[in-house]
Amino acid sequence: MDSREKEKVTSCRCHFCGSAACNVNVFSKGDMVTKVLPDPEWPNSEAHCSRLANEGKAALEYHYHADRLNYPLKRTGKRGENAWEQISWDQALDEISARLNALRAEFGPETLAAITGTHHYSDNTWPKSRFLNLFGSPNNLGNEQICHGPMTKAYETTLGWAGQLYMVAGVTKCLVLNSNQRESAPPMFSNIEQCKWAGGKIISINPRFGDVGRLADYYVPLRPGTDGALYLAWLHVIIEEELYDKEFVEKWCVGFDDLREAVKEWTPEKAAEVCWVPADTIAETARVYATNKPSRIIAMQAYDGQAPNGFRTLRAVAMLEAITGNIDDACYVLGPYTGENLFIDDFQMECTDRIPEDQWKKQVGGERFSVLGYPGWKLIGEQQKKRFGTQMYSYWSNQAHGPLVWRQILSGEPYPIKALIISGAAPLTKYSNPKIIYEAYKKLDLIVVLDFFHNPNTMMADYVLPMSDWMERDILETNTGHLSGFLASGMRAVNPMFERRSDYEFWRELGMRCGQQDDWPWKTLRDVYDYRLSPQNLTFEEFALRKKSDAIPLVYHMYEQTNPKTGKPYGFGTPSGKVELKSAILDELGFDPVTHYEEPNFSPYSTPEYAEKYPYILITGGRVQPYYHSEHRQIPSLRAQHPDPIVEINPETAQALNPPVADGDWVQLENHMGRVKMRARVTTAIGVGILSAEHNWWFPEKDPKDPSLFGVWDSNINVLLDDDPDICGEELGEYTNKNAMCTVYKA
Ligand SMILES: Nc1nc2c(c(=O)[nH]1)N[C@H]1C(S)=C(S)[C@@H](COP(=O)(O)OP(=O)(O)OC[C@H]3O[C@@H](n4cnc5c(=O)[nH]c(N)nc54)[C@H](O)[C@@H]3O)O[C@H]1N2
Ligand SMILES: Nc1nc2c(c(=O)[nH]1)N[C@H]1C(S)=C(S)[C@@H](COP(=O)(O)OP(=O)(O)OC[C@H]3O[C@@H](n4cnc5c(=O)[nH]c(N)nc54)[C@H](O)[C@@H]3O)O[C@H]1N2
Ligand SMILES: [Mo]
Repeated sequence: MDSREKEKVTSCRCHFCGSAACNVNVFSKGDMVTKVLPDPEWPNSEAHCSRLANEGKAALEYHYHADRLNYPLKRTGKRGENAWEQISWDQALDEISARLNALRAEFGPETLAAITGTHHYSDNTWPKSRFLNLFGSPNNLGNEQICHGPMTKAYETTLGWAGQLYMVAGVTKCLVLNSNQRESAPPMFSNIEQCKWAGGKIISINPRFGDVGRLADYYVPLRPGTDGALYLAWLHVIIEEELYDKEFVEKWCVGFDDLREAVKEWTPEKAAEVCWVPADTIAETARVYATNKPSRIIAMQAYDGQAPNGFRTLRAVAMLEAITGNIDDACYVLGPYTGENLFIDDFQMECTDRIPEDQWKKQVGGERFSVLGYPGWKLIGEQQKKRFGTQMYSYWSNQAHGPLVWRQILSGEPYPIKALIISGAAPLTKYSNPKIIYEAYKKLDLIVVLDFFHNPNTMMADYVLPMSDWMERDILETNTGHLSGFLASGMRAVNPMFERRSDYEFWRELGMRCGQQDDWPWKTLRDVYDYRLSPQNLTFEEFALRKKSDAIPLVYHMYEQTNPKTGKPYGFGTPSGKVELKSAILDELGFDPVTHYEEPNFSPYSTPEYAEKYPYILITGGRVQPYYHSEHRQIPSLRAQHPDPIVEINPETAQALNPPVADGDWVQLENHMGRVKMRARVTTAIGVGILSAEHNWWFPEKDPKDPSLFGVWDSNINVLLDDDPDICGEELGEYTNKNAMCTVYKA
């Protein structure tokens, strides 16, 4: 570093976690990053983040890590041999596109599937979608069956739009929670604490006590997977005791009588037997929720991976919010932000209309799990468009079904899938039943992975491409919280090191080589951002320096406001324009239009013999700092905070094992799918007979070669989770990753 070089400070958009909640100040000299401090203009960044302690030590470890991918790599040995040749970007793009064009000519464009993960850099989502749509493939894959999908779709079918999780200290009188936001969403955890200190009541429904349990007025440790039954009983109490908002129901809801009928049998006593919670607790918490208004049920991801009930449970949540008159009461903001005046939204960038209808029919699982496939997206979108002039973008709302895709790769039926591009996703650690993915990888003709580090997936790839990180990439967030009414920016602090590039550059350059020359007019990310900010007459640089972020003002009770285009109230984005307790769209798609509860796939009641063999209820994926899914295990200062994969066991359970298990012992977890080894934390924070295992573990320090693949089979809890499509949720195919069963013994 030249010591005369002046130090520069840049406000970057930190992506150490995918909540993409904060800007941070990156200090640099020339192209050398020197330290990272909180951005004082950005609320929250300082108080919460354990990842950026010590002047951003971990960020520097990340940026300069010796194992970072820096050049395009082409496989030279067999898949999994870890033998690579360094090639140029041009060679990589020429070869990949030539292969894709040949496969398309032989098998049709649907032979390509592309997969992304959760909220990573925003140029990792819509450009992939745009490329696929222009290429002609409907096989856009992600994790919406187990992440936000069930929630988004439950809200959309009920309320016409997926609202924003929102609470206001001093205003919100009651919060119903099912998560531990201290680990999964620290800024939100602060808001929860503030609500509590301002007198709000907290009901925590969670088999794990955790930090939210400590704040709770009512702690409800129910049997995992049974929330649906609990909420049906809440609906029962609220309807029978007439605690609902009669005026709102009368004026703005359809299907109330059907709902009343559906929950009639769900007395607190009946739910008590299902949920292992006293009937009095169920009835009392229902009353507290309904009478302390405004109240909010902040449904995080506990229900999303809760097959077979996830979607239906979230429908019940949306209905509770509606009938108690809690829609949009200063703590729930419902309604689309068209983004008209702020920026060109993601939906407009995707080019979803460029795929012919016939081609959409080939989407794997689209027809079967239609609520999250094209048929559902189309029906929901038509209503949204009618009322609001825009609709939810498709990349997270219109997806192929992973478990069916892996099976189709193996069978070749009804058509062959030959190529897979993985950008911002780690299938072998994130999906249930990774063994089937591993087998599918072996059958593919072409696998391309875009990432920062080698990992179990890159080992199985033909081409691995090096990505730039958030200190060396311009970022414009346009999709935070599944809305399009908020945007935030961060300028890159330094030029990318070596040959690292952004996701956008990859998709554009690939598109240019696959016949899409007219559709990618913006050469650089900055060019795209200038275009997307054109409604504001600001360039990206001006926006990033002057504003950093922007949001359309929140409009409460938007459904009552007059839509200037029609002269009528906006209403809700559903076919009836009202809250649909009985959903016309679900009816049309052939599903239960109201809601109901089913026993979990594996449980002492649904599979008693199985439960004798595998007697413990297993929940997975409770988030932990400082990790983000499979990320950061190779960052020394972060790994030191949390070195091992943990499974939580109640002391009574641990003592009853033969031999007994003590805190810190290694244990094996096993069921019909396989076996993994984790370290026991013996704690009363988890109920007797329940095990809570961390997710997405692999070991960058272990042998990278096949079959070890960085030890991906050793402690990856997804090995135990069954992805059989026949036991996935019927409406949108959510699979069992929150409630399985297993046995446990000392390793
Ligand atoms: N058992 C169990 N499994 C789960 C869950 C659970 O609770 N339990 N949770 C599920 C949920 S909710 C989710 S969202 C998924 C997460 O699934 P994924 O999003 O696939 O999660 P990651 O493991 O973080 O994989 C992301 C990969 O992309 C890389 N990456 C990050 N950002 C970018 C980017 O912008 N561009 C590119 N090219 N690469 C990037 C990272 O280095 C990493 O290798 O996991 C799911 N899996
Ligand atoms: N540090 C960190 N933060 C993250 C992530 C990360 O990987 N690391 N991932 C991000 C992503 S993509 C997502 S989707 C969010 C998820 O955000 P959250 O949903 O807040 O994440 P989890 O910690 O998985 O919370 C699930 C909670 O559900 C509880 N639970 C499990 N089974 C049941 C059940 O049957 N019923 C009930 N009521 N509760 C149950 C668990 O005890 C756990 O507390 O987190 C985001 N934030
Ligand atoms: Mo997620």
